[in-house]
Amino acid sequence: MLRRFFLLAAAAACGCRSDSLVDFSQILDCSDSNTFCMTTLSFTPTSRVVGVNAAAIWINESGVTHDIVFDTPEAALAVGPEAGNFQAAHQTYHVRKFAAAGSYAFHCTIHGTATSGMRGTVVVQ
Ligand SMILES: [Cu+2]
Repeated sequence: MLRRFFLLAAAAACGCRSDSLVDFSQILDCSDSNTFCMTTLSFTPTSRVVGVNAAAIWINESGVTHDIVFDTPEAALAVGPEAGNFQAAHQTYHVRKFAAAGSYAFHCTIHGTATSGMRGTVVVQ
């Protein structure tokens, strides 16, 4: 799942300075079935299915900072060195694992609420 991803082609296409991308050269693929990417105003896709104790991953390449706040305290069932809510600065990725099956809705408090705007769901089964 973790892939080394070289951004030379992207750097050439956008005219970005390649050295600004080096720090983020090790990222994950948004097409992976367990991965949410963030646009400026949304999670893409809005729902992913992962196994119990398997990684769900959020990648922010949007150019803006988001935060991920779970709608219910049950998301505290996330396990491992990281758990719970998190800030997602530009060019970062975050991993959460859930110890119990369930549907864990989350949203970005900057660009949405629990019922509108930037939100998504991790379905753990
Ligand atoms: Cu946001």
